[in-house]
Amino acid sequence: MPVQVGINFFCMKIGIVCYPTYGGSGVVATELGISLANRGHQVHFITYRRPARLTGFQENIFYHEVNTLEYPLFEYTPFDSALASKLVDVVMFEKLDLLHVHYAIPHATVAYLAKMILRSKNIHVPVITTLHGTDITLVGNDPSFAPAVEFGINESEGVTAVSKNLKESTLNQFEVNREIEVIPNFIDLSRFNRQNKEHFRKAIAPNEEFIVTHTSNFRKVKRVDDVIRIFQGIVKHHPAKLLLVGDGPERRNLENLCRQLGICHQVVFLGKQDAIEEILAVSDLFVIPSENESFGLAALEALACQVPVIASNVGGLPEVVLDDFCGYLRKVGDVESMAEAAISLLEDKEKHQLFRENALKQARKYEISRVVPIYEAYYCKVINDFSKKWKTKQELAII
Ligand code: GMT
Repeated sequence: MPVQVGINFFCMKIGIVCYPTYGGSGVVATELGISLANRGHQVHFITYRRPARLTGFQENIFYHEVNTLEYPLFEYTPFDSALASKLVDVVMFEKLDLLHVHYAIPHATVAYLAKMILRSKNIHVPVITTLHGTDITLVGNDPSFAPAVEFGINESEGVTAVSKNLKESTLNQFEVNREIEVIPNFIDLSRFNRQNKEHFRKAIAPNEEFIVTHTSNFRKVKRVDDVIRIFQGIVKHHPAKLLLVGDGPERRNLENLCRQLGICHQVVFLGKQDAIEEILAVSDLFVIPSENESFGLAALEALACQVPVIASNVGGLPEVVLDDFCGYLRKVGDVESMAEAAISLLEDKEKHQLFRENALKQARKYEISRVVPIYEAYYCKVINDFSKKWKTKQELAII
């Protein structure tokens, strides 16, 4: 059981399951775990690889790697069983109070399996599932996953979504019989802020060109080709450079598009980068024209570094980027209108400066120190409700 340290504060033992890659859900899960550990909780990451942002020794943080067994019979290594077995092991021996799984597929259903195995040993642990976006919208609603996703959500003791829009999409697409709590993604402003990187700016844009930036995993849903076409619209009017950060399946097509449009010398493919804040520090504009985006963590990172954002008016983006305040929202695929909005903002120095200031105001709403206590309070509530439920069940069994 959690140890009570104050009136409302419990020191909890929390298991976090996530994708350890550079994707938004893995970043959010890792930063959440680190912050919880800094607040005195014991955090156990259970993943198939050390999360990208989990480096060096940190007090209160433990890492358990999920290993799978190669066997000639397995065309697909059964990762789900390996993860479930690892969860059982860690919950039992580390005496975890809670499992928090990020991204429903396959984590929510695997957590349920682990919970049932543990129950057979008279060990009870509650599960919280955080929905991040494509686990509901793009992948989760595919018939090959949908029944498992719906089951995993309904069998979790707590469910959170990273935006109001994602909560609505979940309720529209699945038969959900439990309350979904909206807890937005967050940003650490001590890391993401407008630093002075003039030397870097001069190296990229020696002739005072505007710097436009985009970061993503270069999947189709991100519409990075739109980023390039928007940029093409901008360079017709003003000298500019486009920084493309990240990598992914569309990279080759994007390079070809730059060649076709004859703008290769103005576009820099920077690949995957750790210090995104340094790139944002020299950026004048951030572009995120996604087909769908449950939240848009990349947009929040840009706002925190005082970079106005041109975004598509979809999913959770309007919750993060306020239109005509810290950026502009336009219809998905309306490349011309996005380019016009970008040009008008870059040309109007006063407005650009105002949007920079507004961007920081908006980012402050998502400061990590505001959001992590919301998770903490939610954990306490879920653990309390769960232990009450099991206490009642045990008392009834005695009667
Ligand atoms: O965008 C992706 O393809 C990655 C995906 C993930 O699971 O890492 O991102 C989703 O989760 C992020 C963190 O909550 C959100 O900021 C992204 O908006 C969301 N992506 C989509 O909805 C497409």
